Amino acid sequence: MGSYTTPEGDEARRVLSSATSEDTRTAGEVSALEAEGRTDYGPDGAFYALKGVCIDAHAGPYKYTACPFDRASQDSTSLGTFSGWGTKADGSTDHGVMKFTGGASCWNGPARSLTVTFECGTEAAMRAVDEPEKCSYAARVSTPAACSALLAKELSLELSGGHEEL
Ligand code: MAN
Repeated sequence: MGSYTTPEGDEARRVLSSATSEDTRTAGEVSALEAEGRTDYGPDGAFYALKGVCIDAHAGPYKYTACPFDRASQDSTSLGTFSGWGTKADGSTDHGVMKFTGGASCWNGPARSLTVTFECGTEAAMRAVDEPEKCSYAARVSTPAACSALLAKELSLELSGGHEEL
């Protein structure tokens, strides 16, 4: 039996194939939107202002960049991708601390990671950056997002608890 195709069959295959790739694309968009909906932008969504923003600073020979909710780097070396907020001693979310993990692995060591500590300030700026442990970086970032009343309340509740320091 010879193999042949009809114009109708070819057209049906084209339609099916384009519908399938459209499905794949839509599924991708849906999961991106679902992830977006699950993202915790902090009290009152205050940190949404930092989405799509990158903050950098030079320290020593390096330029450090932190893009909240996205990624962090040291020059072209990855310091990881956004992996969530910090956790307070009582297990609750710490909206003062943002984690980036799973960066480029350190020679003979762990994957690089960055912990950003936010502080209230009039503009988004990286105030300090350090490598307290090899390939584990820490940055202080000021932002008006950290000045929200709700966040202040969260932090002052923490203060009234006693031993926490700002
Ligand atoms: C690079 C940088 C440093 C790091 C070393 C580890 O030089 O990422 O920050 O300490 O690699 O080998």
